[in-house]
Amino acid sequence: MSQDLVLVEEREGVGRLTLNRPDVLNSFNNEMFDRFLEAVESLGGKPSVRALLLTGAGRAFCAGQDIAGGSLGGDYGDHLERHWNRLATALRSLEKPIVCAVNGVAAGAGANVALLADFVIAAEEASFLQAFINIGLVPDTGGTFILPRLAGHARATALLMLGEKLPAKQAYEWGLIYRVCPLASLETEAWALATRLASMPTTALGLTKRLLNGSSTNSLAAQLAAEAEAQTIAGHTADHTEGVMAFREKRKPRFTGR
Ligand code: T3D
Repeated sequence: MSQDLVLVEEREGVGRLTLNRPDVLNSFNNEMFDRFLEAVESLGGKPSVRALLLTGAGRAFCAGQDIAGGSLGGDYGDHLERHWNRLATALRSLEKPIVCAVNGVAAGAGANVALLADFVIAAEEASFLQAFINIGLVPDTGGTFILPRLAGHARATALLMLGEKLPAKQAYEWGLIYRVCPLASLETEAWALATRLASMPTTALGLTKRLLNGSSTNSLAAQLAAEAEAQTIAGHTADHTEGVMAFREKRKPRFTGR
């Protein structure tokens, strides 16, 4: 029987996905793509799941594409469209918050999958490596989109062209990630954040993510219009009513995600 390549768990409103090929640093083969995308689609579609938590088994988060087996120099563009691009789009377009707990090295497409999450918490021992250039490839899985936006052009260029490991602490100092903490407390910190997000107004969080995604390319006028449209939707949610009632009654709100 084949190994469970992606461990899936649902608890306290959080859908947890653990990449599980630790012997090859959780690099992706085709079967793992299928399992991962199925899990994101399934958890993403469940109203009971209000946040996702993504992490890796063993000492690494993810080393990107499995480059140990398979043939060299095929139609990588086609492979990207069918796998990494789908994965990046699925994570970025999911209108639920995603926390990524980076437990060790995140390399190649694995680094960019982590950086596409809404909140990245990394262990101090972790690192981010744009490994593509080290094997004569260009960055993919959104690296040339997300890195200049997070790190600025000069630092993005250095990361993408030099192919050197960026330690988690420096990634935090450069504004690439939300937090850094000792490996021993990563699980607790990431879980606390994911469950906190899962108890918040889910629709408003999802719409906030939609607006942030759009802000990278929209004009101010388009962004103002998108905010107005999203606010109309948020204004019709039960969580909005609950938030205002709780404020008026001077109590803590109980958001249900509706
Ligand atoms: O196909 C397409 O469409 C193109 C798309 C490409 C997307 C990409 O992601 S390209 C980039 C692919 N990833 C890499 O190039 C990273 C390769 N790995 C590394 O550079 C290093 O392993 C790390 C810096 C990540 C970690 O180094 P270290 O010293 O901590 O570990 P290690 O000894 O190199 O690796 C441990 C094992 O994992 C080792 O196997 P072994 O010797 O114990 O049997 C190693 O071969 C294996 N491993 C690591 N990365 C990969 C891998 N096996 C397959 N694919 C990997 N990407």
